[in-house]
Amino acid sequence: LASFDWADPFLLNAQLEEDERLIAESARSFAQETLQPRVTEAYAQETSDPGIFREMGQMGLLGTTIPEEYGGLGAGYVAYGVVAREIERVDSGYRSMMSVQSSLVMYPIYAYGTEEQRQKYLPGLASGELIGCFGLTEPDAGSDPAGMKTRAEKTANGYKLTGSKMWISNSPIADVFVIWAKSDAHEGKIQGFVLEKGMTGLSAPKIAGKQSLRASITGEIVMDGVEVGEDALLPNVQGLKGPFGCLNRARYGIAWGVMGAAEFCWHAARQYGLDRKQFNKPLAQTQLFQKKLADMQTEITLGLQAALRVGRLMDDANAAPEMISLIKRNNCGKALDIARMARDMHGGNGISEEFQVIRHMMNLETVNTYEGTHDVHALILGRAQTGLQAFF
Ligand code: TGC
Ligand code: FAD
Repeated sequence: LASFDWADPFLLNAQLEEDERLIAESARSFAQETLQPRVTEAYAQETSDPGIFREMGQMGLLGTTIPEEYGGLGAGYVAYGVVAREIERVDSGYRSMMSVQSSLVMYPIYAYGTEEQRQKYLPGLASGELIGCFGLTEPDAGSDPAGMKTRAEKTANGYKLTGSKMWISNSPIADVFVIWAKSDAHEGKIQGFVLEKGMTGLSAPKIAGKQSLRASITGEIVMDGVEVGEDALLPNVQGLKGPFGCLNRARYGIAWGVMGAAEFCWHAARQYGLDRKQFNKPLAQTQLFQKKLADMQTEITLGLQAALRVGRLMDDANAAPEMISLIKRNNCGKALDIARMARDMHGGNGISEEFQVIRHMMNLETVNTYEGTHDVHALILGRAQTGLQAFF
């Protein structure tokens, strides 16, 4: 009879290629040795150490899928997924820093930029010397990014950008800003632009007081007539499919990442139940506790297997955006349920920073919302199976 590994029920590890396993192992050691010791303090103080980008860069964890000639790792999407899982096992905010840099900044420069733009930005972003951010959301355009107000007006030498972006990961510490704006010179269509820190009229104030994702800095981006040259335009894409092409990759990574956070909560709840006795027996010896552990194990096993399946399809260039909506939505929702359950299973200790489950729970509220809310992904899947759009 085959043996059963409670922590890896479907033998996911054995389904990885050798290089993917090695990348996962090195990401895990990095996350546990370098990120885990400082996360509680960073979360409590609401601080994001920019040095983490350089540390991730040294480990090859930025731009996993970007070719080596631009400083990336040249690996596939399954490798990217296992990195996200290991980093988010520590904190969703740290995974956010990594995925914005890799999927939302390096990817568009690589896929939609000129050779000069690739050479100029990608090596620095891969090493973490440069920090990037991605500005799509605005105060009045979140789930409906087509409603954005940011404009790029044509000037004699390039463009003038005016508008504001809201809820932008990394923006207060960013050197490179990928901005999506409606461009007069392109019939009002959405175009991407690369802005740089220090440009006149560009600022990125921090949004303080977040009760979630506190180890990842978030800010606004204010553009008060920022003048850029023609060389700031990402010329090779037009329309919403530009930002969505990036979001497909980041959403996919999130589907793996949240399973890492959920695994942390599951393992913590199991250990707590084995250690803690009430009514003269371990909590883990009660039926209710075991049912909860079984539910956690089941959802995580299915969620990881689904992420691996979509990752393989991405590596074959055969993944539809709806597949990504399905796993982003379901894995985020299940991870949030699991974190809440783990919080409850820890009793009073569950609300303490020491046990960490409440930090994951709070973080997952954000992850369930950004990159398309749980309900927006339901509407994407509803449209795909009925042919009827229910957004408006
Ligand atoms: P719709 O009519 O559906 O599409 C407009 C155009 O876009 C194309 N498109 C896609 N292309 C590639 N991949 C996808 N997933 C695509 N989805 C749509 C589509 O083919 C069409 O192209 P064309 O050439 O025909 O014009 O657009 P809609 O306006 O009806 O949009 C509806 C909806 C809800 C699907 C969409 O707007 C949506 O997904 N909203 C959610 C917004 C969102 O995800 N924002 C994320 C902001 S970034 C972020 O949160 C980063 S957090 C990162 C971190 O810290 O980790
Ligand atoms: P809204 O769109 O106003 O939605 C509010 C509620 O209404 C949600 O429950 C939603 O599901 C629901 N809703 C919306 N439309 C419909 C509909 N048609 N039918 C039914 N229900 C609907 N954005 C970036 O561009 N870059 C970033 O780096 C970035 N980082 C972020 C970091 C953090 C910490 C957070 C919190 C957000 C970040 N975002 C970023 C923004 C994020 O993508 C948006 O918050 C998200 O897309 C939702 O938009 P919204 O907040 O405007 O909510």
